[in-house]
Amino acid sequence: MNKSENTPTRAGFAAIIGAPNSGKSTLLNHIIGHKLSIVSSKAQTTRMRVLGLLTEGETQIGLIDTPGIFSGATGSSDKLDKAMLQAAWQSLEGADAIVLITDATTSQAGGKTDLIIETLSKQKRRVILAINKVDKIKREKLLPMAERFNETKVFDEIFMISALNGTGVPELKSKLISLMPPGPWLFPKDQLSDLPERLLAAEATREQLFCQTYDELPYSVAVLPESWEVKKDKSIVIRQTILVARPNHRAIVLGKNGAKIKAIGHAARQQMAVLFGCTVHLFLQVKVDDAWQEKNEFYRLFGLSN
Ligand SMILES: Nc1nc2c(ncn2[C@@H]2O[C@H](COP(=O)(O)OP(=O)(O)OP(=O)(O)O)[C@@H](O)[C@H]2O)c(=O)[nH]1
Ligand SMILES: [Mg+2]
Repeated sequence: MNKSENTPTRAGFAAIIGAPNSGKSTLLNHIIGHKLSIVSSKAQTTRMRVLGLLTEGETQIGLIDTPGIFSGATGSSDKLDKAMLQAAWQSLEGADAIVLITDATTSQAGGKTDLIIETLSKQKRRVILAINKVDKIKREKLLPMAERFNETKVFDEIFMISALNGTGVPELKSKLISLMPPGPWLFPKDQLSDLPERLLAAEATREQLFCQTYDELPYSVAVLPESWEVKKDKSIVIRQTILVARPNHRAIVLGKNGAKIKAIGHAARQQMAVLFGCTVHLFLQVKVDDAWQEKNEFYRLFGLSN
């Protein structure tokens, strides 16, 4: 382990990259111990860079969750795809550690992870590999897989983890802590993220939209924060707009007699209450807007360049 000679504290950034659905957001949430970044079984759930903060002992890590790195062929527009890809690769700039996460159940040769490794190799980046979802795969398959990745010579170390149940995560976390350089902390000790709370709240609703409509609702849905008001009793009134591309998508979100949106709002509100530590009153409206993926306002709001 590095010893910090002059400064007692250490601080730095670690970026988590990987193919869509490999478990990046699940890993971030597990390491920081809070449900910060949204998770779903849909590919390309994460749309923006999410910074989760972990302060442990003398070390502070800014853990960066990124959109999945992919090559086209999804339901999102070209403009959104490009902005997401750019956000993912940009997160490596200035990172003190890079974790490439790969889904063990889909890590075949020539797959999406191999394409990312090729780029990392060209960039001469040193990387830690986390082979994820080991809870879903037979142990005898893991060793040859690790050996194949090791031969690429891109990785300093390889960890076998389950971001879902935590296997191997403490070891990976210790490794990341050891890689942080000496320096002053960049955020207050108890801060969880650098994202504004209103965006975290919008993300909580988007997660419920994904989780509760399964494959019925296309990827093209967005949640915009409209207003945020703190009441005298410290409860928060949050208003958000759900943007969908077509009238029939609106019907899916509303559900029969409004049952679906009620369930979505209920679950999202509970998640926000845990995240913000207070009572939340959530008001959702659904609007049809087939052009939101082309609007610059959306990209600015979520910190995606365009
Ligand atoms: N069995 C198992 N499932 C996992 C594990 N890690 C993540 N998952 C599941 O894999 C799916 C995708 O997880 P996410 O954390 O959203 O993946 P991601 O890489 O952030 O995905 P994008 O943001 O879409 O690129 C979810 O259904 C998770 O519950 C794991 O270790 N084991
Ligand atoms: Mg994600």
